[in-house]
Amino acid sequence: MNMTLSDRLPLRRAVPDTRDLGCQRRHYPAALPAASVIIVFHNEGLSSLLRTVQSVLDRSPPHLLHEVLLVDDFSHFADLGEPLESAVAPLRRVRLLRSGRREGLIRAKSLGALAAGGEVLLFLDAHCEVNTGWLPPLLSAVARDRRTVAVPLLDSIDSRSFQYRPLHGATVGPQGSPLLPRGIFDWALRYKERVLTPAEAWMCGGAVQTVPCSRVGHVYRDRTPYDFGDLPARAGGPIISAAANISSFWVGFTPQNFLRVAHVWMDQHREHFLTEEPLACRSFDWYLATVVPELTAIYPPPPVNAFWGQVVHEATGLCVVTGSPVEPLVQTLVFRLSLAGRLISGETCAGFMPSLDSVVASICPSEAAVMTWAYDEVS
Ligand SMILES: [Mn+2]
Repeated sequence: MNMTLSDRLPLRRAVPDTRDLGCQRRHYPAALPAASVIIVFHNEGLSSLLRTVQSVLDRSPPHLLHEVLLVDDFSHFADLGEPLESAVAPLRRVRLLRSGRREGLIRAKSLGALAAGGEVLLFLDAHCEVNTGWLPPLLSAVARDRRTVAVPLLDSIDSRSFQYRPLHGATVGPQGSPLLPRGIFDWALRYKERVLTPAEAWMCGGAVQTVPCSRVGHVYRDRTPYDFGDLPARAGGPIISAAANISSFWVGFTPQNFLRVAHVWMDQHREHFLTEEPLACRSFDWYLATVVPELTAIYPPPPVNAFWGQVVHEATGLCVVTGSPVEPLVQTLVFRLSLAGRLISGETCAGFMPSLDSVVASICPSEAAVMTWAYDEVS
């Protein structure tokens, strides 16, 4: 993010009203539940963080904004210490919490959720500018049905020029949206005293709705700009690593996080998370078949694995990797061998290409390469 430019821009700046005309004319109920806007940050740029806060204060009806809750996840940037405290001290409705150690995004969000006093929880990234009229459409979607997770449309703020650009092709009126925009607003609902993930919300009778009349500008960064402190040591393993089977966008997210999503969203482990009154939830299979049928059509379930792990060259002891040698983070060491004998990494198969006399990575299946592999359990 271009912080030099961000520091020069005013904290309070106009952004184009990107809403559809129909949205601008729409009226929302005056009485809606008030929101706690929870903003988690770690070593965030001070000016972009304060601009986020300022936009929320300026563009939210005061009676619908219970508070803005800043949760500092153990930042060590000097200006996030006393300078931040001085900056928010005069702001009514803004509270600053600090975690006593590096918690990671989800635990820090949970800290904010526990401390929040508003009726609706709204999670916002620390590098956003909310647009005109952003809040009432979200709150009225939740007020209509408390089981709804409401999500705004995200405009983009250029990370270099800080130009605010509208998202194109948006339509008016809330519509069902099973998939959330990446990296932002990933859960925002108090539901039977529990906070649910989006898939759980659907499985438990709720719905995730994109609300196009609510627009929020977000700075999309192309990489994770911070480290994770002593979290890797406490977690007993690396926090940034390239897991198998994931696109390069997800690099920087941890396999542990994917595992947790799998365990929480998918069926057999859910009972560990249902400590309160049990919800009448449907299965993850129901979610896949009913809510996101197109997902399984586009991404059919992967073939069943016979084995998975690293592939080691016997003579040299070196591991086979996929990916780019200049971008070690997008390499992966983990392969899986399917029951059908395909050696797969992500969406790519390893195949022997007779014409090149070598093993190549290829879209599977491929006519040009021999793709059947066997694992000899004895040798
Ligand atoms: Mn973000």
